[in-house]
Amino acid sequence: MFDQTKKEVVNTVIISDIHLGSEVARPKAVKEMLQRYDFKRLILLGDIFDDLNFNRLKKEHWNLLSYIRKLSNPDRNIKVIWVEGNHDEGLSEIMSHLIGIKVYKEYYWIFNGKKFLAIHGHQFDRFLNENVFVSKVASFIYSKVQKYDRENQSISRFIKRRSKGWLRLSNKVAEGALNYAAEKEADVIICGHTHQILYKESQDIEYYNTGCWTDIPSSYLIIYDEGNIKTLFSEQ
Ligand SMILES: [Mn+2]
Repeated sequence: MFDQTKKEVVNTVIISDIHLGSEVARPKAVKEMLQRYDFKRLILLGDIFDDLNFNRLKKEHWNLLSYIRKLSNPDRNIKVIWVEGNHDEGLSEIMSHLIGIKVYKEYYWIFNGKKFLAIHGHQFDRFLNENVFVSKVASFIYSKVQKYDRENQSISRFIKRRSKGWLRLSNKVAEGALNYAAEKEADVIICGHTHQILYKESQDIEYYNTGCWTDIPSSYLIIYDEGNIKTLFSEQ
């Protein structure tokens, strides 16, 4: 049995881009990570689902959803926040009824004297917003390559590392997010969407990208009680 006392006590866990229902989703790994921590806030930062087709959800996928539902039980004193992504737009509302978790377009909170903003990040992806079809085809091809390349993901990692488009997207989203944070007077802005971890700082505003849970290792963000923020990786 899992020893409760061994859990690391932290303030907040933030994860994005799980893409439940897709072939590259890793619900078991997500659950394993969540079980390692004792947290007061969990932010699901968008693209938790891959699309509207519930038939694609396997047993393990439902298992993670039911675990998240249990975490959100008021008795547990954990605030579970769902922020909508572009893949789960519209779907989140249905799920909020089913799982009982409130869904936000963007979520603000104050912690340790700082104003935090969590938003998925597709709002700052101009290419996606202007070329919805091309983006869908590209992400379909990428997920196929990822599936084919399941073992060591050398091809998909190579694409990600070498693709100028990916780097540009990563930076564009960061830039847009930092401007948006300045407008909203936030000190820290956290996004997902690009599937690439990134940290940037501009005019005293910090930007973090959480990465994703379709790559191995997967990445997530932890905010400690002392206020420090760290990007961490799954064990596998
Ligand atoms: Mn996204």
